[in-house]
Amino acid sequence: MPVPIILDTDIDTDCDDVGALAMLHALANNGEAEILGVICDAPTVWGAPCIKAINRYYGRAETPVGTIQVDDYETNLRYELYRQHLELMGKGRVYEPYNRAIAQEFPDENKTGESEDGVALYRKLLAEQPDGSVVIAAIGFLTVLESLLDSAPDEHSSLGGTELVRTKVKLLVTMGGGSFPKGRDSFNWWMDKVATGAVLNNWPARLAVSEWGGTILTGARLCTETPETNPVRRAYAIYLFGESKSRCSWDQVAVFYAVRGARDYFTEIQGHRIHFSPDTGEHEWLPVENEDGHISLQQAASDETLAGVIEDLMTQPAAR
Ligand SMILES: [Ca+2]
Repeated sequence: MPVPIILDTDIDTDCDDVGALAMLHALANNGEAEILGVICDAPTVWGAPCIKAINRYYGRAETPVGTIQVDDYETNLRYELYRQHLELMGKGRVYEPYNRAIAQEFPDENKTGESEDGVALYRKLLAEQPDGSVVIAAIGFLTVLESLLDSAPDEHSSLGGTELVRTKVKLLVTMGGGSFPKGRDSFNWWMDKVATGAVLNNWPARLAVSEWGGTILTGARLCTETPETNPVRRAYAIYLFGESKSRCSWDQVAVFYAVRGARDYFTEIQGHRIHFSPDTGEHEWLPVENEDGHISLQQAASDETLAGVIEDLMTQPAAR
């Protein structure tokens, strides 16, 4: 049975999100995954159109796409670190956001409409699925998931957000620097520590943390094995300032595990729960005696093995 999955991505400041979305489409083409929807969790107007361009390339224009709604992003102190990060990216080099370029170079000729509110889409997608079935791969910030937990009953479900997640979600895989037995992330969890604390400390279902991918390099084969019409190839070329270059695969690893599970690629440390401090951004894995634990993922296969299987999927032909 294909794994019913929702991808929650920042698809903004690094191209591994694009690689992960490409890989997920290939897994869907192989019958291993069913893409229920994609959520953009970074406050950029170009995230959703970029996602849609890639979905169209893979023949899935109908896949629902939702996006974060934060009205006070420009002024809210909570997002100060992310604003600073974007500012730094713009210094010292001519930074062109790949998501904007993909949206503009691969326009939606059929004008399939605005993307939906991310929380509303989460609620709709979860309500439609069987209990205990949905896997969420969160490869960006946890901001939308925090809002989902806080969400009120609506026309899709009479359950509040936490109960809806408890009922419908099988597993959340979050990509973050969640080193075992303790440590501190530097990006995904760090950029919105309030949301990270709310989600990691209160998630009412199974949860796994993946921090691997920094030494697993993929992407160079996109330019030799896929056509110029591939927006994924184009995004890598823009981000890496040229073709035939590779990039770390943090997000692909999280999605790969979310769909395929551990197999021989990973081992899972169980019997602990992660506790995250929104004040310091530091986390610690503490032992628990019941089954209510979180999974700390450990890489078991070599970098080369994982890069090979991931890049095979990233470069798999788009046609079904
Ligand atoms: Ca990401």
